[in-house]
Amino acid sequence: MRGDSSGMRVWGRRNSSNVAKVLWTLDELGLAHERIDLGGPFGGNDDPAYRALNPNGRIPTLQDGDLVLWESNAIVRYLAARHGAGGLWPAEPGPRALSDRWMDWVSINLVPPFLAYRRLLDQPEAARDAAAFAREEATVLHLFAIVEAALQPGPFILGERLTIGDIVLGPPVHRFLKGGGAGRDWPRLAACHAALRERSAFRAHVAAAL
Ligand SMILES: N[C@@H](CCC(=O)N[C@@H](CS)C(=O)NCC(=O)O)C(=O)O
Repeated sequence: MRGDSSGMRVWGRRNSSNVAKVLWTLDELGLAHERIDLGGPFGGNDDPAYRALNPNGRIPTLQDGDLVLWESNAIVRYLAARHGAGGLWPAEPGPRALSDRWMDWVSINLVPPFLAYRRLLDQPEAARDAAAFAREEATVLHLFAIVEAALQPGPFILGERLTIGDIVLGPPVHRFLKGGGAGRDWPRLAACHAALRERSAFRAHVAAAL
């Protein structure tokens, strides 16, 4: 399970947004790695050898030599700090914090209501709890409006350069627009999405997987 110390390993199925963030980051940084399918239909979450690496039994997990790391945002920060200084990882603390804050915001503020909204959206309209759907949709509209306003001047969250904040915003922006953007126009989200889709690493690990 631990492998050798020469290359990086990632455990996790490709169609998990938390795994996608890590694979996208590795690819943006040009870092070779081996990926092992785990989780969802592949199972393995409760294997003792995997639990020894990640006691949560969740994905992703990264191994880089002797370092074993779980929590996707911590993995993205680690890779960016180590290999993307001045690029994905802004050198100055101020700009870095302005990008980094979206990592917390996405996990805490956006993901829980967005998951609830998508679950309801996937249900046939006749079977759906209309009041719950209206409530979740209003929350999600409010949250994406915050992102829309922040993408100024764009196309990325700090402007011209892709940084860590975009890595966490990319998957939900992609899923939201792919799902129709709740029938509204989102010019800055759309411009951001177009700029992301110009990147082969985003196309391979987010657009093709989620
Ligand atoms: N906060 C954790 C969440 C990890 C998590 O819940 N991952 C999900 C996939 S997105 C998972 O492991 N689900 C069980 C599975 O896929 O088998 C992280 O960001 O790494």
